[in-house]
Amino acid sequence: MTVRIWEHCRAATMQPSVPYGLVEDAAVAVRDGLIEWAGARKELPHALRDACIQLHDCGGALLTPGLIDCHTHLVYGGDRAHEFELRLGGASYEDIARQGGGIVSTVRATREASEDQLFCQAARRLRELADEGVTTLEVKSGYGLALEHERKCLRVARRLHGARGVSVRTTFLGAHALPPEFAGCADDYIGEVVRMLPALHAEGLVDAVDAFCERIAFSRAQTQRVFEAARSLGLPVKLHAEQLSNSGGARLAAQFAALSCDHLEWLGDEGAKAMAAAGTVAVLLPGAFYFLRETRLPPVGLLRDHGVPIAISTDCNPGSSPCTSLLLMMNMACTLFRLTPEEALAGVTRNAAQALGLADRGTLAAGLRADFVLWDAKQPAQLAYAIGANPRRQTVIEGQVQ
Ligand code: DI6
Ligand code: FE
Repeated sequence: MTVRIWEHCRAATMQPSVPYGLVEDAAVAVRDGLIEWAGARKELPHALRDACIQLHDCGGALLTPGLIDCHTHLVYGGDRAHEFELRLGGASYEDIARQGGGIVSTVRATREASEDQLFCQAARRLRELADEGVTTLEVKSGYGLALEHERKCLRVARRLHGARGVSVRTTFLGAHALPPEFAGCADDYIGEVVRMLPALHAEGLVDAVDAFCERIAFSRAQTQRVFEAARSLGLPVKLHAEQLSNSGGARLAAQFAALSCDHLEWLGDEGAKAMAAAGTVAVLLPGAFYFLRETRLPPVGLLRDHGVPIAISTDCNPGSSPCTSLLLMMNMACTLFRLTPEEALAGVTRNAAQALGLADRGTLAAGLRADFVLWDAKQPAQLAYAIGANPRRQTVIEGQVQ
C-alpha cells in the first residue's frame, strides 16, 4: 500500500460540522487517487504513517477541496468585444440579441471554426481556470445549434478532459438559442434538438442536458419537450432559469428533479420551494450579473430560508460573462450578492459538486477523490476577499501533484 500524506495544514474540509469544516493542524492521507483519511494530524493512524512513501509538509498553509466550476460555455469561436462597445454606447443585451447579434453571432464564429481551433481556444481558458485551483469543470455546448456543430463542440469538451488533470463534464445545451435557419419556427427547432440528443448521447458525448427558458429563448412547453427527451435517455437535466424574467422555469425543472437551476435573479417563492423539495441546487452567476449591469439581485435570503444549496460559477461565455476567474466570482458573490465567504467556498466545492451530480468530490473526506488545493493563505476567507490575487501554491488531482 503506497500512501502519500499532506500534513501541517489548516484543512477547510467543507464538511458541514464547524465553519468551513475547519481542522487545525490537519493531515490528509491519499492512496490510489482517493482520500484514505483526513483529520487532525495527531489522530492519523500509525499504519498510514508507516506506509507513507511521500510526506508533504504544508507549513501551516490552507488546504481546500479542488474548486469546481459547475456552469461554463467554455467552447466557442470568436469574441464579442464589439458588442461590449455597443452596450457601453447604450444598446441592451436583449436589443442586440433581437437584432441578430448576441448568441447568434457566436454561433456563426463557432460554426466557422475547426475542432482544433476551438480546442486551442478552450484549452487556454481551461488553463486560466486551472491556474486558480479548478479541478473539475462543466462545459456546455450551445453555440453550434446543428448536429455537426454541437457534436464538434462536445467532442472538444471531451478532448479537454484531463488537460492539466482537470475533469470535464459535458452538458448538451442545444436549446440555447434559435439558429437563424429556424427563425420563426422555434417548435421545429426543438424537434431538431430532440433528434440531436439521442445521436450525441449514443456517441458518449452527453453527461447532462440544459436549456435556456426565457422570453428571448425557449418557452416552458418547449423546455419540457427537451427535458422529456433527456428523461427517456436517463440523463439528468439543468436549466438556465429566471435570468431576465420570472418565467416559471425553476418549477418546471424541479418537476424533472433537475440537478440545478442557474442564474435565478427573478426566482420567486414558489420556485424556491419547488427547488428545495426536489433537491435542486441554485447556481448563482455573479459574472453575468455584473457584466450585464443587472440590478435585480438573486433572492439569496429566500434560498437560505428554504435550505436550497447555493453554488457559484463563472458562466464563462463570450456574451454575458467573459470570465475565467472562479476566485473573482467568489469575491463578487460576497460583494454583490452578500454571500458569506464560507457560502462562497461551499459554492465552488461541495454545492458545485452536487450541481453536477458528483458525489465523489467537493469536500475533504475519506473515500472521495483526492482533489485538493494548497493555498498561500491561512484564513479560508482570504480566497473570497482578495481581488486579482492568486494564492494557489499547489493543486493535487486524484493524488497527483499537477
Ligand atoms: N445565459 C447566459 O448568460 C449565456 N447563455 C445563457 O443562456 C449568455 C450566452 C451569450 O450571450 O453568448
Ligand atoms: Fe450560462
